[in-house]
Amino acid sequence: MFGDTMLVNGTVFPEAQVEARRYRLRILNACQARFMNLQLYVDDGSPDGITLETNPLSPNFGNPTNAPFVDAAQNQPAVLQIGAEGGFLPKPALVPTNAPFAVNPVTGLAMGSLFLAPAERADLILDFGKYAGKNIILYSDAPAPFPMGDPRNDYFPKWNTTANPVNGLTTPGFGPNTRILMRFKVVAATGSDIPLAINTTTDLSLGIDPFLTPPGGTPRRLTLNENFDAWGRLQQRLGTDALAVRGAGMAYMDPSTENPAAGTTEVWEIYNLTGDTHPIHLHLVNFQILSRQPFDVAQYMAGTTVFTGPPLPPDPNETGWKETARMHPGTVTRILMRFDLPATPFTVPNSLNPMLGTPGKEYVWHCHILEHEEHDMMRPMIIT
Ligand SMILES: [Cu+2]
Repeated sequence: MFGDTMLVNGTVFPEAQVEARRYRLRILNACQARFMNLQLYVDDGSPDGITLETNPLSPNFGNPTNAPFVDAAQNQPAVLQIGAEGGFLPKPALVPTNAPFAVNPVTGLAMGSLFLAPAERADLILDFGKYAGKNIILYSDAPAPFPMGDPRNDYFPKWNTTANPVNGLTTPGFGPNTRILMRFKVVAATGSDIPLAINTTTDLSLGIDPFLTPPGGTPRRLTLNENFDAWGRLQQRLGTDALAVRGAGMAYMDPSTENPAAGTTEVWEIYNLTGDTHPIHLHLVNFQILSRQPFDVAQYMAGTTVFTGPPLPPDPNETGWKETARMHPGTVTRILMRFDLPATPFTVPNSLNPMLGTPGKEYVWHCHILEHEEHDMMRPMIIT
């Protein structure tokens, strides 16, 4: 379900007053299904603060005509991301603030600014130093569902009114509007910042758990599947790599199949056979993204794994410890983690859930699109 209006900290279209200096922002995508491609632009004084290019012949068609937000410390339309869900990145990453959603014609992958799927988090440093007296708009244009999109889920007054007639009824400056998130009102600074002492070469890895080395042996192969439930509704489910499971997936209440022994390090290769990107989240562990690689879905369904491109490394802002990773359609995503159980001052008994099939400590892994996870895109994970 895609809503028609964004909330930031529980408020529709809030304004936050900031000084013309440096800030640290921690952002969580708490949408139930909507991905974000977060951008920052200078308010142009129009009713929405953002004006979209309406000339279909323009390469910028449908994108903001606004001046980009230029981070004062970086002196470019980019901000410094220092962390993700699991703590600091090993090195800060520069993230663009003015790259609208686009598809890379070579790799077919989404390109943009700060991508955040539901449950992903970013820890950012940005500097409003150039903008005293101006307003800055936080904006997103990520397609919903991601990445193919349906224009009926894209709300902006007077935009694309044929594909989304609601937009034709909306007064500029009012909702529904899913592209405008909030406005920063920048006032004069009451003090000055010391110069920013970190950049993309600064080693922050002492502040995080050491990275793992992939163990030898065969990775665990798993699948993201799309099918119909008993009532004919589209349903996504997780599953193993077994031929009979490919495309169908498994139910949450099927006996557990992911049963790593406590303390072991595993690589999971998760083949996405569906048409959507899924933000896959593991309980208990943080993980590293090793690579993503496209493959031929039809041949995979028939039993043969044929890669259609080289493995690609994670984005610079995905190189730290992750709780949730975007897994793209027709792509295998490889992740690495160690299944350490928490140290407790008491003995935790094994789960008694009779459906599990394996005695152990019961956790889950699941898609973080809420409609997916509650419609069975979730599996137990038993640490034995
Ligand atoms: Cu999903």
